[in-house]
Amino acid sequence: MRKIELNAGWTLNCVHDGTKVPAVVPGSVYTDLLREGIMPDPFFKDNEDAALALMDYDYEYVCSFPCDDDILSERNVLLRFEGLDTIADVYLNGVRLFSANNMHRIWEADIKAALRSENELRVYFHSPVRFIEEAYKNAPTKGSEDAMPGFVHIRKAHCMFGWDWGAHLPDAGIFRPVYMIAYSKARLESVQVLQHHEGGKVTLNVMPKLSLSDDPDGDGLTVETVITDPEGRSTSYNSPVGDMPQNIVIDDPRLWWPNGYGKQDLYDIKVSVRDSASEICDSWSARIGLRTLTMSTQKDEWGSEFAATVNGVKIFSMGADYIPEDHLLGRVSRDTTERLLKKAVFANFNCIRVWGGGYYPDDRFYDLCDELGLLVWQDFMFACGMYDLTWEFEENIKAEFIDNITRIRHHASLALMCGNNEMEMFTKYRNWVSKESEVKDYLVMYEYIIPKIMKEYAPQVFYWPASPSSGGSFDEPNDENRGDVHYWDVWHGDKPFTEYRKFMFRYVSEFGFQSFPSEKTVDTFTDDENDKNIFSYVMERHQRNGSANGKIMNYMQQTYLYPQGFSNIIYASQLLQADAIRYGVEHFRRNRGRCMGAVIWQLNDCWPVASWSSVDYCGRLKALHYYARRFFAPVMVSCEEESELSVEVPLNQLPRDIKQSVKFCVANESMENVDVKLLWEIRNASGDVLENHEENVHVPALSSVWTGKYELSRLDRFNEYVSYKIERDGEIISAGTVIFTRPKYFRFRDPKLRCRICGNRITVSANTYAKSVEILNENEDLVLSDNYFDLNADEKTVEILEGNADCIRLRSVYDIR
Ligand code: BMA
Repeated sequence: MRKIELNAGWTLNCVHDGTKVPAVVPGSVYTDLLREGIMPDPFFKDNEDAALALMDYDYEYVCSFPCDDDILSERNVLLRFEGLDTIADVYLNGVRLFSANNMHRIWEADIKAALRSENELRVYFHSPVRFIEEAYKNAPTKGSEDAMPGFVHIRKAHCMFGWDWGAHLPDAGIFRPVYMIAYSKARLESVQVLQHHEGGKVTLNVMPKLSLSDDPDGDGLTVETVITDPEGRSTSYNSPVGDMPQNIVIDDPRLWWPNGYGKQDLYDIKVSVRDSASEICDSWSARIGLRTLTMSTQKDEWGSEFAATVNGVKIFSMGADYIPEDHLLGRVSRDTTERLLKKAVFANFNCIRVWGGGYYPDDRFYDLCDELGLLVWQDFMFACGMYDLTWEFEENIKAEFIDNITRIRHHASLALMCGNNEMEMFTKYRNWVSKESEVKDYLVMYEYIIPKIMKEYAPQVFYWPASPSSGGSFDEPNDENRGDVHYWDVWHGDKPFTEYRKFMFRYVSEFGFQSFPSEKTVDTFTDDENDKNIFSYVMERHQRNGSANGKIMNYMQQTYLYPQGFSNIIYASQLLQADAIRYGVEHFRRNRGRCMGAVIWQLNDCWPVASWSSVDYCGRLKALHYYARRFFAPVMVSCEEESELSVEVPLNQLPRDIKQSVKFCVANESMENVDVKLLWEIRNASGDVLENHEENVHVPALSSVWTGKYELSRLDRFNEYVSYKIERDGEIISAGTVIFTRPKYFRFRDPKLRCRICGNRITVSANTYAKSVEILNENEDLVLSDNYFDLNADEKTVEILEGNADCIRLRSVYDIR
């Protein structure tokens, strides 16, 4: 088999005005138009509108390529597009090969008859905007109001039509590679590898799927599988094609573990088909990890759990939801994905959920997750919309499922595949349901068609019908006691952060809180000082969740003094977000066992916008990302305090004797028992120690251990606070502080923050208690070993991991005024 890339020499033709520009394939229309200066930066100010208008038009990609006699003489020649976005007609030498209507599919066509020695390939993309408008007129099927009406009618990333963090920028184009595939004997279409772990050995069942042309029985063909272990030692196994599956026993397997539980050992597997002369006809290569992996839904005293179980060990999933990385598809590369996923590991993630309103990521995404130990929760691409299950739609999505399941099923990191985002819940409550048949279609799609295909194509991958779900059949999808939940009362429901503590969820797959991106990121889409006001037209265009800049200010007034200046508002908004999520995660981890997952909405952004992300579009880390690094640390101490905030009444109704107490908890998400020393102090606002306590805590592996509760009724909540830390072998491994009133009422003193820079280290000192100390450089792009930490009139040294320490600026909660 020969595979020839057809990614060079493409031209993009703007059909409406005849403009022709060089096109990059794989890439996208927007990316080409931007590079060639035809479209201004669509993220700047409100340029989005003009960019959207460009998608009222059709675009055509054209390329010419020669074909030598060797290829022309092969019995089979195919054209393979790994990604066409979306409504496209494909022509070779004027002959229409096929029409595509699903960006999530791989498209192949037999070109044997149409192929010449000189060829012209044309891919004609129809306007996605006009397509959905037309479709919506014919069938007004509903979905999220944040997206353009009709978005459910096209198998294209939903969020390209707008979301509550996304712009209306439905890019288009050939976004994945194009190949010509030629063979005469056999083609290896796919390989399924199943694993059986027993008695300290792993048996692999290797099942190749072949297309044969010479001899339909495959007589004389053999399958050779070469397994290379993590040390680089290869072993090869040969069997006749008729004798499949190939069963390969691996003694002393090196198991694959998620980040934080062990190594990410991977084995290379190369499966080749050889003909009778021992020539290789075709081969398939992958990397696999030896592990068992499922989600446990075992019933228990509270309901039923939802826990990722790797090699028999139930782990607490810690991570965030991933959305497409860029509105401009052509800008996503191995590099951008690698940088982002390494940031996830920086924040101690062990998992990531690929949310269902985008598209199935490229192979490199899963390769990186395998290498980095990030368990992947993979949604099928359905989110917040109803779908009309016509015959045509059913055939289309079935092909999509098979393509994607086959493409990703062998990845070590693939923990589960999930039917859709939020549709079990919305269908049950008849949100967006316009006819009852949509309810039946829901069940057919997610509880019949997909599980049936999963059973055939990936029987070892766990399937979950929806997120959130309690297992399906509209049985209380968002039940606190079963399965996963999306919890949005904090933020969408305007509840205070303390609300998280009222629930004992089993696995929270979405909960979040918005903040503004860093000021340097705001600078990329604004150009005059009037824009830099959170209620300005431009800032509100870059806020897609209704009028949520006001919502941020509502939480702000509950928490901080009125922040003067744009920069302080950004800082305060990021602290609000970080603290909100910290409240949740610390509580969830304290209840390890009952709760087994905290997946934050959301990791990243696809353009510069106010959103729930912890890493902004430009890759700058928000305060939440550093908080996550601390609250997702394998061994983490947290404090459950009782304070004025626990009473939940307005200030003037507070009882005279407000209960004040602390109770500490050490969560150990590592595979070993740990012994730590807990040290905690009562201090005044100057940082002076008024009282100190010490306690040894033994924390068994994979558990959380509470200390006793200490009453602090005499603590002066406006002038005193509690600092705490745990030490292991004399080294501080986790620390924090807690105050007993709202930060706006606490009488912070000026900490007179200052720093020294020595090589790649920055030492920050404070004269008094300083909360959430921020270290920024000129370009606001530093990555430090820690940031937004508390100081107790002492100093802390952090390491510079990325960026230059020029023009360092420091501030703390004291400066929010
Ligand atoms: C969840 C997600 C997204 C949305 C987010 C924030 O429900 O599934 O649809 O962007 O909330 O509102």
